[in-house]
Amino acid sequence: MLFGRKHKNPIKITDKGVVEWKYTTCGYCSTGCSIEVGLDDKGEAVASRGVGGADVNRGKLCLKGIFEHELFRSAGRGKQPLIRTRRFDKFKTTTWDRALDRTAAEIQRIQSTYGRDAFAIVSTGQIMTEEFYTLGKLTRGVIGTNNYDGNTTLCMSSAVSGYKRSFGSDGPPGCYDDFEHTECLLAIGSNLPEQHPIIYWRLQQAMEKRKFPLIVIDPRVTMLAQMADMHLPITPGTDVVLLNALAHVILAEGLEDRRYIAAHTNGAEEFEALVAQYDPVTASRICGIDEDTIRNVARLYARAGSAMTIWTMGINQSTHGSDGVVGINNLNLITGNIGKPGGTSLSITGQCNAMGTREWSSCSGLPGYRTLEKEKDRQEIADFWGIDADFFPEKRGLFQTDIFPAIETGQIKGLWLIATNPMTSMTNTARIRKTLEKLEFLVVQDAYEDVETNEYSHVYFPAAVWAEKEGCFTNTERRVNLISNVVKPYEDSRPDLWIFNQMAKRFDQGRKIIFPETASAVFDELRQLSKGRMLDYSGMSYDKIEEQRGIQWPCTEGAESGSPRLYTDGKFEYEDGKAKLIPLLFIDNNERPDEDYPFWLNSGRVVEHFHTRTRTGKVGNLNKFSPTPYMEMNPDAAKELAIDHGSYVRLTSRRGDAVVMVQLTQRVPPNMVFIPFHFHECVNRIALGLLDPHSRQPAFKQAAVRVEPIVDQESASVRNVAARSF
Ligand SMILES: Nc1nc2c(c(=O)[nH]1)N[C@H]1C(S)=C(S)[C@@H](COP(=O)(O)OP(=O)(O)OC[C@H]3O[C@@H](n4cnc5c(=O)[nH]c(N)nc54)[C@H](O)[C@@H]3O)O[C@H]1N2
Ligand SMILES: Nc1nc2c(c(=O)[nH]1)N[C@H]1C(S)=C(S)[C@@H](COP(=O)(O)OP(=O)(O)OC[C@H]3O[C@@H](n4cnc5c(=O)[nH]c(N)nc54)[C@H](O)[C@@H]3O)O[C@H]1N2
Ligand code: SF4
Ligand SMILES: [Mo]
Repeated sequence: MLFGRKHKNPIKITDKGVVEWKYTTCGYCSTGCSIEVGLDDKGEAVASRGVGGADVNRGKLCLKGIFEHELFRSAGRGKQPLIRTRRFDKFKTTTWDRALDRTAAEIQRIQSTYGRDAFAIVSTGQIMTEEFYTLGKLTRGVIGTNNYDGNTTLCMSSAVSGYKRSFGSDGPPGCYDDFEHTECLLAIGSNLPEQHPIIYWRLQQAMEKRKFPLIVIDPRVTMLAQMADMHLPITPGTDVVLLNALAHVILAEGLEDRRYIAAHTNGAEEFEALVAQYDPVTASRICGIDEDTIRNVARLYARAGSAMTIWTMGINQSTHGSDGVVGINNLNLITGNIGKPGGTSLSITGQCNAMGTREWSSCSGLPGYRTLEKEKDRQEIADFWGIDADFFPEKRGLFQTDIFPAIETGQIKGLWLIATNPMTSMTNTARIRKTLEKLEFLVVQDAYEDVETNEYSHVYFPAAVWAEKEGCFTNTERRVNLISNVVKPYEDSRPDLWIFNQMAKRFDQGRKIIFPETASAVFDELRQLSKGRMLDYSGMSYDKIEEQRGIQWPCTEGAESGSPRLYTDGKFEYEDGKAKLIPLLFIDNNERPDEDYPFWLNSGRVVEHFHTRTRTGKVGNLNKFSPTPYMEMNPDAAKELAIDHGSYVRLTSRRGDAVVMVQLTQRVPPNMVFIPFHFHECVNRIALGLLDPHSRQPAFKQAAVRVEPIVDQESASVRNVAARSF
């Protein structure tokens, strides 16, 4: 037998036969990478690559982006509208006209029988900005229900609420370029290498050029924590206490920026009085971080020429989510770190267009960061759309997390779900199932007909996905980027924009209002409505966006390009131009581990999968890397319970139980388990999701569970396979 190869076979990269590359923007996470999709001579999408000249990703893509062209023809895509008279009957295929007529008739029936708000609409962070705006026009201007919200309540609403409370408006003030300038970076509850791999790559590039401390606050030793100079394994749900204690040390040691506080903030006195109670010794007993570390971090942060904080779901998904965001803003205001290069409060957003919905969908108000509560805003939009301002409610309706309970109580009878899958993404699966079963009418509009929630619908609208359409997304750093239409919609699926426009035609008022047919005509409305406002789009056009590979708002008319930062002049959006320092009293209201349920249940994501896997679950390579639901458990804790690596266990909470495979790892402390939420009938069967009082966002990451080994491993594994099949 000969070792080595006589005739070497060099690795060949197969020629995919690309004849044309088309520009677009990634449709998964909020990083906002520019992608080119390669088409072969039959016009089929056969490859994806990063765009070299794009400032965000500079030619790079993460593994989700690399395989994104496989989406278009993946399993489970909706081909035709589906309809059935009774839930759980077999679906019949139907025409678009019939599906739309039936839905419009049901909306009208429910509204005339039970009142306008008895029909609810819940959308997403994953359609184009032009689609969001059109849906808002349809919902607020035509259908007229006030129970209209999006899955961003599961995701960004704490950040929105916190920004509004501190600065008088939503809008992340920083950008990725801040990594190039900062002298200290605090990352709270954010795992960039897995969840925003290309933002992480930008950070890494900055850290290679110039050394600055990276401090990670996360109860798990995440991949980001492994790269950090300091890791603070905080007790879940207690970030506000730590943030108060950091402010305490800064003020006690005179490290604050007095000039900035005096010139640009209100409320310093009450704030100082409150944080005086949060000395590091007292705080350490609650948040689990020792007093010396608290002092060191406070000093590092305050003494740095510029310091910034980034955060994601570890902060937002908490009963103190909004307060956590305010706490971060407080820290940056007292150290003068807002609006300066490397000094900022940057919420890392989640979905590809989490920002677009905040700006334009009218979910929480009216387009262009206008609110229902302001008469002037209502009048402006009513005039622009050509309707009577009295048609608008004078305050926002229910959040998504309050819409579901209102279905339970019978206040809401019909629901339209657009690009969201609550059967898997909301907590207490059993309760969500019962809730959906109570609806008189449910219509699901999704790119995939096998999405779990569709089991409970009466009508299904097959939507076109991502680059089967044209429009814009706004990323984490307020960069508006273009998705150009690369391939035709799959089978008889249709762009969401088309579906909304067709629906409008079925209502009297909808026939009076203009609903432009093309995305670019809708974009023109955004430019007009944003002129002179904080989120000014008036200097943008599709051509200019593509040319510059994305433009950051504000971009005023005639401006060469956009603006990397907000509040550079220290002028905030409150009437008097000052930001607010807000005292944050911490009241511990989480379900905590006890004798019966001794483990913290934490949940989140893995790099390979996106959310409920409707998309990534169909992409061969992604599934190969991450095929099964699993739970991270500390080896010491497992040993005490005689639980082996790779075995199945039963998890029980006060809500229910779930069976899952164990992965032993030191990433979690002995009193915690962590489960990615991507898999149906898994962590959200047992998670709790108490709501934040300001943002109504669920605390997905804090609950208590019991873990038990399962004797019959074989049947457990069968159950598990069933749980992950579509
Ligand atoms: N691969 C991939 N990327 C994604 C997504 C995806 O599904 N897959 N989804 C996108 C979306 S919509 C979002 S919102 C983002 C989410 O991005 P991330 O928020 O970075 O991701 P998560 O894993 O949900 O949570 C982050 C961390 O919060 C920590 N955490 C839990 N409790 C606490 C706490 O009390 N305090 C602190 N400080 N930390 C805590 C968890 O241990 C976890 O490591 O990712 C986006 N990117
Ligand atoms: N336990 C736990 N639960 C969580 C979280 C957690 O960390 N832990 N995270 C929460 C967070 S941050 C989020 S953002 C939510 C996400 O929760 P969901 O929004 O429910 O999850 P997705 O799987 O992203 O659902 C989006 C749907 O839109 C469809 N879709 C994609 N593109 C289009 C399109 O262009 N048009 C239409 N019509 N449909 C389209 C997809 O097929 C998919 O079914 O989950 C939340 N749930
Ligand atoms: S980092 Fe986010 S935007 Fe960039 S390729 Fe990956 S999933 Fe897409
Ligand atoms: Mo999210």
